[in-house]
Amino acid sequence: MKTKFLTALAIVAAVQLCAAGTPGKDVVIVANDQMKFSVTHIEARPGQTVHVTLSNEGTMPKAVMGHNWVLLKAGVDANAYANAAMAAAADDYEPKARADQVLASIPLLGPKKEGEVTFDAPQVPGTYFFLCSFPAHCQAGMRGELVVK
Ligand SMILES: [Cu+2]
Repeated sequence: MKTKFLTALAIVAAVQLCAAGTPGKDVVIVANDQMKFSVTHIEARPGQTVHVTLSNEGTMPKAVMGHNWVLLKAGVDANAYANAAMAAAADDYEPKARADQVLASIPLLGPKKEGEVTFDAPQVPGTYFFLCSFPAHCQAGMRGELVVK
């Protein structure tokens, strides 16, 4: 009898715990040889846990058509980051000098590869840009935004 009561109590506590926090968010982004992200707009609550999966469904070799996913901090110019990334082939186009401008990233993927990252959305509402920093991909349209509100 006492065990049943404690079990019921534990279930109630667990349910309350789940209701208290905003549930995490799962986002799957597909990239391909056409230099497109299938998702270019993501919304999240301040501090919400976001899990992003990047799936490269292309077939071209990584050296000529690799894709990554780089989420930038507030106020960072995606074009400026992309331009700097061009010279960072040795670091898979994530320039070390700009590492402090990145909120989260998924490393460069070759064809038929998948990568993922989990991060907490910023506490400050606003628009945070993301891009693929492989040369010319951002300019070709591989970019989007995370809107925190
Ligand atoms: Cu790309």
